[in-house]
Amino acid sequence: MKVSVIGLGYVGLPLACAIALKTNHTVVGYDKNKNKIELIKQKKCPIDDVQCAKDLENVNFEISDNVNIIDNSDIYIVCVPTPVLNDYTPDLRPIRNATEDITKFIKKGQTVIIESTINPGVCEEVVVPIIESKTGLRSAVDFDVVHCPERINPGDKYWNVYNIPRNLGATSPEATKKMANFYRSFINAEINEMPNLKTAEATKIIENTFRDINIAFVNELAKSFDVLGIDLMAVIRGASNKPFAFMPHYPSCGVGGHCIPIDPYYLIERAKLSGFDHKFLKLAREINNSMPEYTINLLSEALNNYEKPIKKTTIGLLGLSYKGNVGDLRESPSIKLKNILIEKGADLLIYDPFFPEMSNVNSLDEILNKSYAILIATDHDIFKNITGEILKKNNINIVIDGKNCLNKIDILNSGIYYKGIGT
Ligand code: SAJ
Repeated sequence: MKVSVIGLGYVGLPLACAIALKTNHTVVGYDKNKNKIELIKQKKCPIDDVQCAKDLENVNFEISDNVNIIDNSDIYIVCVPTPVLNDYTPDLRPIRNATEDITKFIKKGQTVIIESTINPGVCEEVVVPIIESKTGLRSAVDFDVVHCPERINPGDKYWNVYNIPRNLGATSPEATKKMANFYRSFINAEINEMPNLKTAEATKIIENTFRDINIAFVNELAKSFDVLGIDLMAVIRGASNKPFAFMPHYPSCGVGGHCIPIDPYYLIERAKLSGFDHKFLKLAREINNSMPEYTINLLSEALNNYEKPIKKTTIGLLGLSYKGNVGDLRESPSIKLKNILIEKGADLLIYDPFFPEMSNVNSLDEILNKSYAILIATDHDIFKNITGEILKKNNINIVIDGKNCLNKIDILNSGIYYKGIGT
């Protein structure tokens, strides 16, 4: 078969490589980003994915920024972003655009697979109507739509496109079976055939919403235990040795990334259209969105002990990325922290080794040497080696550890003010 992958990002590129390497199907890749196409043609992997970088060396499939390359495919796989707008409502433009592209080429007997994370209803209420209205073809009769939600974990050294189990739903049982077998031809993990599209769409959404509410749970505990004088990290360590029915999550200066803080809104907004108000999910989002501000308040309280305002004090912001050891700014709490500190008139120094162009110092040593207080906003490994001794040598007075990733006791024993989130 001819398989077209639309969107060659952290989901589409590994997928295209896997199909090209593991099957005899003809694979083509389309992405509207010319630079990305050029990079991939030079075998330079534009994403942080060890397996994909390796695969890229060994594959040869056609890619282009010209959409005509997807013409006459048996299977079209959509791997485009599904962000939210400023008011947190779903931004389905990339999905709509990809579907419009497909309508120019789709013929009877062909299949559209959506891998992007979407809320229950998008396939039947957005994708199918666009194709039917533009082509006159009928879904489940002339063409099928399948949803197989992506599960790539950016930066993960073990889990990759080949070994992560997948769930799949479709417009017809025949398509479910056929496409599940297609995925089984290159994935060495369970491919779970689901009853319909909505169950498949709901599955991915609740996986990430589950994570968001559990992080909100410990973030609220952090605020409560800060006033109760209880070390939440010690409590979580204690609860974690329960051999069953407990799953640790950790408080922090905020929840970033393109999945966890976004996916809940897809469900919240769609349920609202049908008259259900997800109070709990919305509260969890409010709590997680409040953590950057809470973190700055901790810094203000710390500075008060030294009778210093944030204004005109040299504050070192360590980390811009939303997640340790990757370079990704999407929904990053660090950006919110940076904006609040600028608004409050801090003499702000910024360092993230993954974003030299956005840093205003050239090294970790430099930011430590020049700062009065530091705020850890990303748990990059390079920051975890900051000891009390290093801080003392650099005359750092205050450490606010937004990712609870430093050694609290060691820093306190060096006579330096340390405050983490809930610890
Ligand atoms: N975070 C916390 N406390 C936690 C865990 C995370 O504050 O206990 C923060 C992180 O600092 C980050 C954000 O939440 O800012 C998201 O962290 P994440 O570890 O969930 O990282 P993501 O966004 O890369 O999430 C991906 C997701 N994978 C897919 O959607 C396929 C998610 O489902 C995975 O659970 C997650 O990776 C993972 O486990 O690493």
